Amino acid sequence: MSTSVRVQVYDIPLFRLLKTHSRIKIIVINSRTVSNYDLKNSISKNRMIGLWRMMTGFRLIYLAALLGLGVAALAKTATYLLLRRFIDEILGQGYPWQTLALVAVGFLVLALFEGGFTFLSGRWAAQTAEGTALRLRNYLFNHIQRLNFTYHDNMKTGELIQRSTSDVEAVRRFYADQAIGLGRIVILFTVNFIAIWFLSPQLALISVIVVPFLLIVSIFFFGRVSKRYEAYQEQDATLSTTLQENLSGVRVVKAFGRQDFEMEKFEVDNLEKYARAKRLVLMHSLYWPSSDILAGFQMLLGFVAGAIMAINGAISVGTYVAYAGMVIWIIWPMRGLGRIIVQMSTGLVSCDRVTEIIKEDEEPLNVGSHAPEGHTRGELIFDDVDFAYGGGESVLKGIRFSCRPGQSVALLGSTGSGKTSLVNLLPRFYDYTSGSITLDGVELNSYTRKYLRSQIGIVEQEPFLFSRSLRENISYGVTHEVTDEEVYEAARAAAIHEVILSFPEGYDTRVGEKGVTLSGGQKQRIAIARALLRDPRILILDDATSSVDTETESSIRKALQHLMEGRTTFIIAHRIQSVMNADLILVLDKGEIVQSGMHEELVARTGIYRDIYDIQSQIEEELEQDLELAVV
Ligand code: DCP
Ligand code: MG
Repeated sequence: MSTSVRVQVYDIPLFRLLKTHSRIKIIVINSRTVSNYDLKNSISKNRMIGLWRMMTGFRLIYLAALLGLGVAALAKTATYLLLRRFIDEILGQGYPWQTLALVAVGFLVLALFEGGFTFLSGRWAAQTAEGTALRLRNYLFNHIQRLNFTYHDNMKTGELIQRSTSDVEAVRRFYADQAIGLGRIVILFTVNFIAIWFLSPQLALISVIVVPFLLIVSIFFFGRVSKRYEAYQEQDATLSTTLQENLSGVRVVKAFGRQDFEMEKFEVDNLEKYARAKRLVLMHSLYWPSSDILAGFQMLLGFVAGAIMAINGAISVGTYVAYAGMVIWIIWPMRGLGRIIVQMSTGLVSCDRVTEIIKEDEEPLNVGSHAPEGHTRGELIFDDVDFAYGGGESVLKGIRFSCRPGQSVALLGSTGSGKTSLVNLLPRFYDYTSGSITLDGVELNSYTRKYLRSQIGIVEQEPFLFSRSLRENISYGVTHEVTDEEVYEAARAAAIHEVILSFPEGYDTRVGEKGVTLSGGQKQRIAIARALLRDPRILILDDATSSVDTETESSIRKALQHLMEGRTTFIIAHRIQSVMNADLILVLDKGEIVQSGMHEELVARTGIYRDIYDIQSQIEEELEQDLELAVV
């Protein structure tokens, strides 16, 4: 790794509390740059170490923040010591104005020191916290989109959102408030304890009698709050998931009139969150009075003991006043210690939740010995291929077929028969469990995923459009600059060009969330245009025309006929008309190929294909008759 000094320009909002709008600027970091640091390196069994590593690049600044706190604490304590001298030695000596002026300047300088360093330390801590959170959010976003399909199959979106937002926020608070708060407490305690010790060791000891009890109480609550917070965050994630699913699926909910059912379900989840929050708050609210009583008792003890010593002449009045000031800075931080320890537990739990995602291995895009320079020819041979999702039952069994470059393969079969699963093996979204698939004579598993995906264009069964312009959606994933004409050509081939032009804003029309402003068929056609624009050698159309009327389908089919030339194409469809021209038709049933061949061969034999053909022809005939009748 280079050891040169890197300068990163960041845009981190600081001083949120002060509500200034100053935005930052430049952070100079040594060889380990902020943005390039792989957070995987920060994983540790010990969460504290993990959090410390996560701060890489900011650790110096953070230590400076702690140092600033130290200076501020020293200044505060020095103020009390100055006060003591003032009372004991200067007061009652006839107010020599020079001395008075000196003392006044002394107080002023100390106050400036204290205020200045408190400010600086807050600023540095915020820089660390915001910077680390910024990096963490970026990392998670990037990391999550690189995790494999199986991970996403099993992980709920709401949970991922929760972890990348609320949990990151808890980690941010850990750095900004809790860790620095702990540092502040330790420093205040130490500095003031030592100062009091020099005034009177006896007093020093009296003023910390209760501390062990405070610690015990804090630790007792720490464990409990930790558990309850974890339970609370989990429920919060469940609620996010419910909310997210219901918002995505709001049309289904309405269509099936399930609002009441969903509301009830939400209410149950929400009530559970409420209950868990109550349990969490209960712990907090039990902790506060107990620690307050202890702290108050300690304070009383200190004041009384000090007063008795002052009356007896064991200490001077000045010493007593200074002591009374300083002892507060021992006891209140101690009381705060418990709160911080308890709150820290939330930061640690969130750190765990975030680390769980970081731990997951990314799908290796570039791993593989084979990544040819040029395009693939698209010759595929499947030999006895088995596939199962995540160690479950096989959903593809003994798949065996081959196709030459440029041929079209059609897949037909009932739902759940494994059609999508089969084509998903080609871009290595999932890896087959056994058997062999070769592309141009090379085992598919030895190609890099990146190469395969650059060669394959997919129209997904349920295409997803981003809430961006149609132009952006169509040219999505094309690496080179595309001209408008290229975009139009792809759209024409997908029979969507005219439709787009009919929108007031044409290609600049923005797609609503999830493309709801478009019809299902329009969405599918945009997805077809998107796949075509990439000019892939292998084209996969997974039920790409299922939401399109027969007429549009046939016009797409005609256009595609021309575009499919020279590309190996996989067509999954339910209409015989869409598959009958394919060079090879595979009929799948429960993960097995039960029939294969060309249309003419298959209709000539009895079997599923003929059955489907007969049914569909019959329906069409009836339709035609109905139409004729209607015309007559
Ligand atoms: N399956 C699974 N995990 C997934 C996707 C599917 O366990 N992430 C299962 C569900 C089915 C089987 O695999 O039992 C085959 O699913 P396919 O999606 O491959 O089925 P089809 O594409 O043939 O069905 P459809 O026509 O409904 O799209
Ligand atoms: Mg499917």
